Amino acid sequence: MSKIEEVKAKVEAGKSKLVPGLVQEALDSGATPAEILQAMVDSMSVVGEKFSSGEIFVPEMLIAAKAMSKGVDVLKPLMVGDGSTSLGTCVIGTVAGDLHDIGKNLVAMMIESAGFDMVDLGVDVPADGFVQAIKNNTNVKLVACSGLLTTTMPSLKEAVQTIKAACPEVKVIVGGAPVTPEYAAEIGADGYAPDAGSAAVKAKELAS
Ligand code: B1M
Repeated sequence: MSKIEEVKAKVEAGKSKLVPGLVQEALDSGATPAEILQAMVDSMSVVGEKFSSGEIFVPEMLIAAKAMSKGVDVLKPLMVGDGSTSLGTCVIGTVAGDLHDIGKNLVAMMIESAGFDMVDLGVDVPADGFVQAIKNNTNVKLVACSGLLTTTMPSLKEAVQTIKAACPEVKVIVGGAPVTPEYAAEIGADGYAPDAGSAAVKAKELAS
């Protein structure tokens, strides 16, 4: 089994203590951070499928998520830029009612590495929490809202519409597995991205 396959297997199994060391071994064996990250994202898809089929339950999903986060911690310094230039501040959060943060954290990492200062509000962020953060920070150019549940899509809509009503000059980008470009346009978002890499590209485009 290659080191990347080992990382994938241990994330799926939720082995938080083993994953950081294996990620480092994968890097040492020549794998790129992007390849290792993709393997861990693939693991989470497998975990999701096992949850859907009733093979595993919420606690197993949670420990797999923790294992992935530990692996991402090892990769983060290799993927984030030096912060020497700033395109402005980006406020990011997962919308109200939604506790999923791995995708949001990856999007934050990539937007930060594209040259933004990052204010991360975490998960379960109410619509007016985004507005407060815009007001409490300087030079906010962009708000990034993540939503992973079909049941929290209304929260995404409320967040976008509350932000645009209070701060029309600030651009809003949305994403997350159930979000489509059509839905993003329908709720008035300025941008949509399907993954963390394209979120960074879209963020630069919107802020320029
Ligand atoms: Co939950 N969960 N979960 N979960 N979970 C999903 C999302 C689910 C698809 C699993 C399934 O049924 N197959 C399903 C949602 C179904 C639906 O809504 N249609 C689900 C469910 C049902 C639930 C609960 C309701 C389960 C329950 O309690 N019965 C519950 C809800 C809790 C809540 O939020 N209120 C729940 C809880 C949890 C845990 C807490 C246990 C845990 C999250 C822990 C954490 O995040 N710290 C968890 C996990 C781990 C998952 C899965 C397995 C993995 C999610 C993940 O991290 N993926 C997930 C199944 C799956 O995704 N296949 C599932 C990896 C991550 C890198 O991908 O987050 O999609 P993702 O992010 C991508 C893109 O979406 C995009 O870029 C990212 C990377 O490139 N993206 C953006 C994300 N945000 C973006 C923002 C952007 C742009 C792009 O611009 C701003």
